[in-house]
Order: sequence, then C-alpha cells, then structure tokens
Amino acid sequence: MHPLAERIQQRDMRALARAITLIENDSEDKLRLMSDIFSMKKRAHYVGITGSPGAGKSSLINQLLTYIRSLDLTVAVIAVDPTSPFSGGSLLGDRTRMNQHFMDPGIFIRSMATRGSLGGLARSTKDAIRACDAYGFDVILVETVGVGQSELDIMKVVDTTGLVLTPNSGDVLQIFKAGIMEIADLFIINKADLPGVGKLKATLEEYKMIVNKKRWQPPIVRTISTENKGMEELWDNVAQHQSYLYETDAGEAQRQEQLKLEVYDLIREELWREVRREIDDDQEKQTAFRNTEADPYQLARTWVQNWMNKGE
Ligand SMILES: Nc1nc2c(ncn2[C@@H]2O[C@H](COP(=O)(O)OP(=O)(O)OP(=O)(O)O)[C@@H](O)[C@H]2O)c(=O)[nH]1
Ligand SMILES: [Mg+2]
Repeated sequence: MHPLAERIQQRDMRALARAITLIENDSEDKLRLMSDIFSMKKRAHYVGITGSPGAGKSSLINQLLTYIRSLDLTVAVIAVDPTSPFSGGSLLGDRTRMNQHFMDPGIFIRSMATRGSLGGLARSTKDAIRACDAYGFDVILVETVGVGQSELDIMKVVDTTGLVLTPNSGDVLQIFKAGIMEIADLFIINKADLPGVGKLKATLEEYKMIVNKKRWQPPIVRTISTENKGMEELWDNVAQHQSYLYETDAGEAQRQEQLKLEVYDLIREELWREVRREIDDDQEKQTAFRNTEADPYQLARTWVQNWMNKGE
C-alpha cells in the first residue's frame, strides 16, 4: 500500500493534504496512490456548489459548513480556484473567510489551482474528492465557478449539484447557454436580501416547467449567506435529493453513468500519455513539426497507427 494511503486510513489530515498535492502535481506514483485510495472509499455524499463568479458560493459554503457541523457530520471542502494562478486574490480571500474553521478536526478545506496540469482540472478534483472520501468525511462540498467544460465535468462526479444564482444579475441566461441549468439538482437564490428575488424565482419556475423532464424537480431555495439565513432549508433539500438518489434507481443509474465516463476519461488519458511519450522521444517525428504545411490529420493518424502496430 502507498504510505500516504496508509496514513489517510489512520485519519492523518496532513497525509491527506500531501496526497492532494501529489494529485495536483500529477506525480509518477499518483496512479498507485489513487488505486489504493479507491479501494478505501466510504462513499460520502458529494455536493457540488457552482455558479457565476461572485455569486456567493464561498460565503454560502462557509455558513453551510457550520450548519453541517452542528448536525455532527464531518465535512471536507474542495474549492476549485476560479482565478488565474497569477492573481490568487480570491484564494486568499477564501482562506481568510474560511479561517474560523481551521481548528476543527471535523473540517478539511483545500483550494485547488490545477489549470494546465496534465490530467486536467476535472481529473485532479475528482481524485481529491476520492482522497477525502477515503479519509472518511461524511460530506464533501466542491466549489466551482460554473463557466466552462471542466466545471461541467467536475459536476459529473458529484451526487448533488446546487446552482447558486443571484437576483438581478442577469446570470441566468449565461448559465443557461453554458448548459449548466440542466445539471442543477437544486436552485439556490443567494443574496436574497437584494431586490429581484421574485422575478428570478418566476424565471426558474418557468424554466422548470418548460425544460425539466427529469423525475426529480429541482427545488428553489433562498439564502442570505452574509446573514446566515436559509442554511437549514438548503441542507434539508440536499438531504432530500440524497434520499431520492438512494431510494429510487436514479442514484444507481447516475453512478453507472459516472463510472462509464470516468473509465473513458482514464483510457483517453492513459493512451495520450503513452502516445505522447513516444512522439516526444522521437527525433524524426519532432522534425516533422518544422513543416508547418504538414497535414495534421495525416500525422496524427499515422503516428497513432505506428504506435498501435508497435505493440503487436
Ligand atoms: N448582499 C449579499 N451579499 C452577499 C451574500 N452572499 C455573499 N455576498 C457577497 O458577495 C461577494 C462575493 O462572495 P463570495 O462568497 O466570494 O462569492 P463566490 O461565488 O465564492 O466568488 P468566486 O469564488 O470569486 O466565484 C462578497 O462580497 C460577499 O460578501 C448575500 O447573501 N447577500
Ligand atoms: Mg469563491
């Protein structure tokens, strides 16, 4: 067994933090570690919190943490850093805001800045979630900015996705276009202290009538993170969705689909790693890039073919 996996099993939080660093850096023995970690999984409830930048996701999670802890559940938070690695502004902001929890051993908080890493943002986040699961947290909260494909990919690994919207921000259309409405199991109207709540709620109701054909009807909850309001209702709805997943075949179907997608992903990664290594090490192939008129389809097809033939 990987030494870090062993220490995680013994509930060593520093080992968990180190394992996530290893995951972020995509180091050599990551696969071995992940395989051990996978065998240790306990199946926490994975909850994704997504929404536009500044919607209040971090503030919300901060309050939700306190509420979840009051129910005597342990919780890990993975905040996928939305800002570029050059500024790091929101990361620092998040750290200070979440700081009040740092002394509680039932809470683990980790920011991830993994853009540009080999396995990609979604991969690293999923692996970090697994590591937290192996450690034995009851709940794992994941914060992502709902803007792109990698965020959508991350949401494919969670059980319950809460979409944070704010009144009068005009972000509904944006989010709709990005295909994020469809993945929401729960609509959270945060900043409900601001005007325009009724209008946003009506828009969401309308959306639900027209588009949503799933058996699960996403509830709409209102929260004011800055005043710690709505957390109980929010958590009740998350718990209801969890029950729905377990009591119907929806949960099993969702997990089967997730497993399939993940295996496909891993195959893609593994093959790419192998093929790429060969191309990188091959002087002749590298020289081919000098001819900028070269047909990329032709090159790709030939090299993949070469690589496959080599294995025979
Ligand atoms: N009025 C009001 N402001 C809020 C509420 N919740 C959060 N805010 C404010 O909104 C701003 C953004 O909050 P964050 O929690 O950082 O938002 P975020 O979605 O995590 O932002 P990013 O991580 O940068 O995408 C902060 O200034 C918060 O104080 C709320 O319920 N009402
Ligand atoms: Mg945030």
